[in-house]
Amino acid sequence: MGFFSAVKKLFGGGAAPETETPDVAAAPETSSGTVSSGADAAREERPQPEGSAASPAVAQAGGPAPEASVPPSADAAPAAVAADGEGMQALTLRLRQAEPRLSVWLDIVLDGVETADDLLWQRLTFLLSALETPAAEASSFVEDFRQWARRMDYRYVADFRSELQYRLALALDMEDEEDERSRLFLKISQGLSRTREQFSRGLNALFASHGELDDAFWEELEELFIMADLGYEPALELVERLRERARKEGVTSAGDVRGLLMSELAEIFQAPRRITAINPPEVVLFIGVNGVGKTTTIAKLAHRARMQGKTVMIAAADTFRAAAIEQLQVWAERVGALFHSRAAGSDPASVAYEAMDRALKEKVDILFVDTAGRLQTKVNLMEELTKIRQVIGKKHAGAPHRTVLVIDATTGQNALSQARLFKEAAGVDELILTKLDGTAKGGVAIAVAMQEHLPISYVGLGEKLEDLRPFNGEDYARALLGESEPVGGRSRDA
Ligand SMILES: Nc1nc2c(ncn2[C@@H]2O[C@H](COP(=O)(O)OP(=O)(O)OP(=O)(O)O)[C@@H](O)[C@H]2O)c(=O)[nH]1
Ligand SMILES: [Mg+2]
Repeated sequence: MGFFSAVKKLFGGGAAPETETPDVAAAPETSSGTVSSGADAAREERPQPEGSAASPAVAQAGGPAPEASVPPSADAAPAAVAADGEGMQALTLRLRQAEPRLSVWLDIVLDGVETADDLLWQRLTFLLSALETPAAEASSFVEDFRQWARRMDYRYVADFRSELQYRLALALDMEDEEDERSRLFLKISQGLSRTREQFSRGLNALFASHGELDDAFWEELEELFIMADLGYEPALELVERLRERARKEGVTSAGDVRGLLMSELAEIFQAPRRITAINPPEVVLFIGVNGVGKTTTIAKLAHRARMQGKTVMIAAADTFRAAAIEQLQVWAERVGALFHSRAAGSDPASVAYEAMDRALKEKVDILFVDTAGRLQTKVNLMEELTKIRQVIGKKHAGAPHRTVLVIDATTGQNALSQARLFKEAAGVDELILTKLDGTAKGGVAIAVAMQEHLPISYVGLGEKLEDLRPFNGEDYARALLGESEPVGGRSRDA
C-alpha cells in the first residue's frame, strides 16, 4: 500500500485542482523570471507532448501574465501572484492533456524550474494536489524532500531529478508504470554496458558467422557463456538446454538461437511462486560474505519502505566492529528508521532477539537485521547465523520471513559457492545482486539463478539510496543480449 492513498486518479472530477500551497507571494521575483526564460529554453529542446493544445497558455506558466493589472513599478509580488495563478491553470490544462505518466507529469511541472527553491516546492505541491494527495501528506512529502536536498547540498534540479521521481513513484505507488521500467532497463543496460561489449557483441558475431547449428557453433557459444562468468558447468548446462530446445522446436539456423536463448533466460529468471503473506512485523535477515553490500542494501530497502509509508527498524547484529554499528546508525538516521544496537563485541543473536522484542512492542512494519560479513567456508560463523534465525523465530513465529543473501556481481565464480554454502547452512529465500554497475560480466546472475533456483529480488546499480531496483528477469536478459528496448507492458515486480 502506497504512502498516499487513492492518488492515481488524475483530475477525475474535471474541475481544476485547488492549488493549495502556492505561496506565490513568497516566490522571489527572480524565480519568476527564471521560469519564463527556462520554459522557453525547455520548449526549444523538448518536443511538446502530443495534443498539447495548451502550448500557448503554457508559455505563460509562471511568467508574467499579459493582462496583469499591476503597474510594473509596483512590488513584484502581486504580479507574481497573478502570473502564477495563470501559470497554474495553464499547467493544469497541460497536465490533463498529457500522457498519464509520472515522468511526463514531472516534466511538465518542472518545466522552467532549474533550482531547488520556492518555485520547485510550489510546483511539487501543485502536482501532488492535482493527484488528490491529502494536503498534509503532500506537504510532509515536500518538506522531507526539501530537507533532504538541503542536507545533500543539492541546488540544481537536474542533479536530483532522478531521486525526486523515484521518491514520488514510491510515494504515489506508481513505480510499476511503463516509464519506471524503461528507467530500470536503462540503468541495467548502462550497468551491463561493458558486459554487452563482451557478450552481446560476441553473440552477434557468432550468429552472423555461423549459418548452421553445427558442433563448432555450440562450442563457441559455450565459450562465450564461460567468458561472461557463467562458469563451466552452468555454461555446459545452458548449451545443452538450448540444443535440446532447438531440436524440439526444429530450429536449424544460428540466428534463431537468439530467440531461444532469450526465452530460456526468461525461464531461468522466473521466480518460483511462494506465499508472501506474513504476520507483521516482517523480518528480513541479511547475510553474505564481507563487503558485498549488505548494509548499504538494507539502507536502500529501508529507504524504499519509508517512502512507501512503512515504519522500519534496523538491527545491528553485525557487532564485529564499532564502525559497522556506526555506519548502520548513520543510514538509519538518514532514512528515518528506528535503530537497535549494542556495544561492539556483543552477542549478535542477543541483539537480534532484543530488536525483535522491540519491533513487536513498537509495532513496526519491517525489521531489517544486518549481520557481519563472513566467509561461506567458516563453519562456526555459519552456525552463528542459525542461532540468530532461531532466536528471532522463538520470539516471533515465522520470522525471519525472508533471508536475503547479498552477492557482489563482480565476484565471478565464487558467487556460486557462496550461494550453495549459505543456502545449505543458513537457508536463503532470495538473492540480491549488488554492484552490477561495476561488473564487466553479467553471467553470474544466470549461473546463480540456474544453480540454486532462487529468485533475484533486487539488483544494486550504484552506491546511492535510489540505486536499487526490483529485478526483472526478462529485462535483464534483454539488456544482457544487447537489445535496445525493455519488453513491452507493465512491470511484474515490486
Ligand atoms: N558501485 C556499487 N557499490 C556498492 C553497491 N552496493 C554497495 N556498494 C558499496 O560497497 C561497499 C561495501 O558495502 P557495505 O554495505 O558496507 O557492505 P557489507 O556487505 O555490509 O560489508 P561488511 O559489513 O563489511 O561485510 C560500500 O562502499 C558500498 O557503497 C552497488 O550496488 N554498486
Ligand atoms: Mg555491513
